[in-house]
Amino acid sequence: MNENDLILHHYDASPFTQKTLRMLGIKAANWFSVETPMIMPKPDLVALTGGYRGTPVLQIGADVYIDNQRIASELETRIPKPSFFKNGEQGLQMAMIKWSDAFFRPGLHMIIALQSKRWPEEFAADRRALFPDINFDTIEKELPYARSQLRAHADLLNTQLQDGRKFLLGDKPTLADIHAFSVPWFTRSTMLEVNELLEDLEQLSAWE
Ligand SMILES: N[C@@H](CCC(=O)N[C@@H](CS)C(=O)NCC(=O)O)C(=O)O
Repeated sequence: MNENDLILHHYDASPFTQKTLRMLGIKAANWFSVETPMIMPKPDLVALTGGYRGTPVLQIGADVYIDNQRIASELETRIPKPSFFKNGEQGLQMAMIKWSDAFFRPGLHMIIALQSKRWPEEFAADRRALFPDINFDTIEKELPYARSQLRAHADLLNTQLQDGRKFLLGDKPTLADIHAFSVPWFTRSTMLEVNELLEDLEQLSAWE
């Protein structure tokens, strides 16, 4: 190994890890993989990051990059071509990170409402501690709202793709696609009912 090698600390079930995997794909980067546990304790990772427990984390030599936003800008600097950004639309694409967090939220609420009672005890306890703002015992009541929010966000993507374009901003994938796709990826792969919920959004599934 050398000091410029990319080392990704991650677990792949995470939709946020999936974003970085797609970034590495667009850049056709070579990288090394370190698989981390999905729940605490994570002594090696926490020692590396100085306390951050999440996934993904990108390490390059002695530098550690946390959060997809930071990882994207580092990859763009180190591997400029092909660029993540369509000319002149960098601000908008970075702003989409916050939108994708809003898209993620109803997916998270749905999976907790539909599945958390069947999760292994240790995993459920870890996630309860991670999301103190979500009441796991009453979230089921929010299910209709969460479904409608997930569908509404997905419909925005379908609308953007209405003219038959291959990617959200044209012929080539950009960071906008990466931030948008992780939620359909995660919700479809974990909850069968999402396929039904999004069934008529044809442009969306073609793009995915
Ligand atoms: N803003 C961060 C969010 C990362 C994130 O929340 N990852 C989740 C996995 S989906 C996580 O770290 N969960 C806790 C854990 O893995 O210990 C990013 O974009 O990288």
